[in-house]
Amino acid sequence: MAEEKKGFFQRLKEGLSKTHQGMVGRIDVLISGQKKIDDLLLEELEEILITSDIGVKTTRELLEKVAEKVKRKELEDAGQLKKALQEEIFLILREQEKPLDPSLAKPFVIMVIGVNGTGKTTTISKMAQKFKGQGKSVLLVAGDTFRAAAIEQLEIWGRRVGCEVIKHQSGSDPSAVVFDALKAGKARGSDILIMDTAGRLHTKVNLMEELKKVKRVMARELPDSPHEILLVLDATTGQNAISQAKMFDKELGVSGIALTKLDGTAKGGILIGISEELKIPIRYIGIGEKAEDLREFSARDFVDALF
Ligand SMILES: Nc1nc2c(ncn2[C@@H]2O[C@H](COP(=O)(O)OP(=O)(O)OP(=O)(O)O)[C@@H](O)[C@H]2O)c(=O)[nH]1
Ligand SMILES: [Mg+2]
Repeated sequence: MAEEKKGFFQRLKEGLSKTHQGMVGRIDVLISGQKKIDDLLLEELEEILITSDIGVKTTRELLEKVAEKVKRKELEDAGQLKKALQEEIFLILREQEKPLDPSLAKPFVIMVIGVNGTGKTTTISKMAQKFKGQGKSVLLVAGDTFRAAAIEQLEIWGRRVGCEVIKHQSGSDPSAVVFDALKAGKARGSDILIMDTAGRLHTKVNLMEELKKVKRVMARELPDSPHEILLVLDATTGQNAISQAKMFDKELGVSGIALTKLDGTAKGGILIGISEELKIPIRYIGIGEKAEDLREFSARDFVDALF
């Protein structure tokens, strides 16, 4: 068990290694050999944090807290600075550590949204695999009716994971698919229903209208659903991810975030920016292509692996 735990953490570390090098590595260079914390050091630290995609606002807030500690003489030297920063980042992230609890409803309905290619479909299949592993029954809903290949992709995952997929033909109305899926979910007594959706650009009004209609149909057919509107964001898109989130939240209301592809970027600081600026629970982070690379978000694990 200890071995397994170590392997699990090690893989998280590897997944975050680019950001470790790009952010923490540069902080290490900055403070090495430097004893005093002065304005120049703080300025350079600011530059590192901003270029790690933590965002200007969140970086300022972090630095203010650190500077206060320096003023109160709680931080004596540059070495302690890193530790203090790590703790402040942990405090920001901890606020958004709120795992999904699908036992709150039955079926627990999750609507997964996000722009093209952020990782919606693969995240859904990884989630399905997790839930199945916990002994829950999962129904997948092929709500991305925009492309035939999208329906096929979900079906392949469904077969692999062992979940039934509710689908219509491509080009059909996703709210009709969800209507059928809810009926099926109720009839079969499914524990969890996860719906894939199309990711055509969020600036396209008709996609938003389509998704709103899906949401309305859900609420009508199963009061209180969807229980989760999970927005999938791609960490490699940087600050764009934040504007996408604001847009989707304004239009549909987002109750949770999955941030994928943290393994593919040196700017994983975006997770900190997202947590502080959006104040939306982070449900999952993605650190690779394998099923176990979708992690339930833990602020402690993330910060420890990063630093
Ligand atoms: N490296 C890495 N790749 C990921 C991660 N999550 C998803 N991907 C990859 O990202 C690509 C796009 O994933 P999809 O799940 O098809 O994305 P989507 O949002 O459904 O895309 P559309 O259906 O086109 O809107 C795939 O090649 C995935 O394997 C991750 O955490 N790390
Ligand atoms: Mg997809």
